[in-house]
Amino acid sequence: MLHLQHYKKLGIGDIFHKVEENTRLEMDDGLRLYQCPDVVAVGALADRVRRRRHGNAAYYVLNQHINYSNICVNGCRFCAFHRKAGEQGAFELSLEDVLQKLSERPRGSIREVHIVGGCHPALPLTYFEDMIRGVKASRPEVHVKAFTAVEIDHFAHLEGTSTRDVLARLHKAGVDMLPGGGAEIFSPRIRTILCPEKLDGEKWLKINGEAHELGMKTNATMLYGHLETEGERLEHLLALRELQDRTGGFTCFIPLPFQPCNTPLANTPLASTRLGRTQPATGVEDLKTIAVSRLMLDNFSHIKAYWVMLTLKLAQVALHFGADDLDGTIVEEKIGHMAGAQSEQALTREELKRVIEEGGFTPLERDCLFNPVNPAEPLSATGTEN
Ligand code: V47
Repeated sequence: MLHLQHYKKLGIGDIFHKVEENTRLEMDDGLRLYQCPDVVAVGALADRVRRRRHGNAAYYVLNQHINYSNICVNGCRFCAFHRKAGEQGAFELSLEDVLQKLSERPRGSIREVHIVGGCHPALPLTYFEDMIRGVKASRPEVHVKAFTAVEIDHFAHLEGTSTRDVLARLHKAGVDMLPGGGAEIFSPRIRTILCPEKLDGEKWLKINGEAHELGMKTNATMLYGHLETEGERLEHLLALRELQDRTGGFTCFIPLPFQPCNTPLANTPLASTRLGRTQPATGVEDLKTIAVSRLMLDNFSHIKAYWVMLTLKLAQVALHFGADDLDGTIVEEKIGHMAGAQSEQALTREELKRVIEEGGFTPLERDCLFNPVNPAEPLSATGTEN
C-alpha cells in the first residue's frame, strides 16, 4: 500500500487510518474517495481490504447463462434486451429449448446455470417450476442461480400470491440462489425516469431479505454511469450494506457500467457525476467504482468484476482495485451485448485462468456459492455449501 504521507497530501489520511483499523466508512468518506484524483491511491486501499479477505486468490466459475425470453411488460430506458410480445426480435424459449441449450454443453463443463428473462406477461409460475425441475433432473451437479427480485415480484402479481410464496416454491423446485439483477440504482429520482414500471428499491431489498430468511443466498448489482450522481451510488451501497448487516444473505456485489447502444438513452447526454460528462463511464471511473464498492461494502465477501460489461482487459485490472471474482465462462450473453458490450461472448476455463495468472493472481475455481472446487475433480451431484 502507498505511504500515509501520500494519503495525507491527498486529504484522505483519515480514510487511510480507517481502512488500517477496519473502521466502517461512511457516506462522506465514499464521496471523498470518488473525488480523489489519484485512482491508484484509492485502488490501493481497496486492494488492502481485498487481500485481507482473499489473499492472492481470484475466483472464476464454469457457468452458462440462459435467457428464457426477452418479452417484458416493463420498458426500462436503459435496456436494449427487452421487446414487447410480437415485436421484431422478441423470443420465448420452450422448456425443451432451455434443456436443449443445457444439453449442448458437454456434461461436466458447467457448475452454475444463470437463468433470467424479461417480465413476461403470461408465463405461469408452473412453467418456471417445471423449468427448474427439468434443469436439476438433467444436471443434478449444477447449482441454479435464477430469477431476480424483479421477476419474483412479477410472478407474485401474475399469480395473485406473495413474493415469499413464490420464493418458497422456486426454492423447492431447485433454485439455489437469486442473481443480483434488477437493483439498478435505488434512487427514486432515477427510477422514475429510467424504470417507472419496475418495483422500487425498497421492494427489491425486501424480496432479497425474504430470500435470505428462506435460506437462499442472493447477489446484488448496481447499474451506474447513466443519470445518477455519485451520492446516489453511495446511497445504493449503504442500503445494501444495511440489509446485509441484518441478514448476511448477500454473497457478491456486482457494479455494472451502463452500455448505451440500442437503448433509448443512446443519444441522450448522460448527465451524471460531478464531471458533468456526457458519455458512458470511463476506465478510471469503472475502477474507482469497484474500489469504492470494496471499501464501503465491508460486510460483503465478494466483489465481482463482470468482464462482459467491463471488457476482459479492464476486469483483469480491476482485480488490483478491490475485485476478487471475474464471473465465468458465460457461453452466451445477450443483455450486455444487445446494448453494445465490446467483450467476447464466452470464455474458456483456460482463458479465465490465463487472465487471472497474468494479472498476478492465483486462479481459484468456485461454484455458484463461492465454495472453492478442485478443477481436477469430476463434478459430483453433492456439492457442499457454506
Ligand atoms: O438487471 C440492463 C443490467 C442486469 C443494461 O448475480 C445493463 O452473479 C449495462 O444482473 N448496460 C443483468 N447493464 C445482469 C446481472 C448479472 C450479470 C452477471 C452476474 C450476475 C450475478 C448478475 O444488467 C440487469 C440490469 O441492471 N443491464 N441493461 C445496459 N444497457
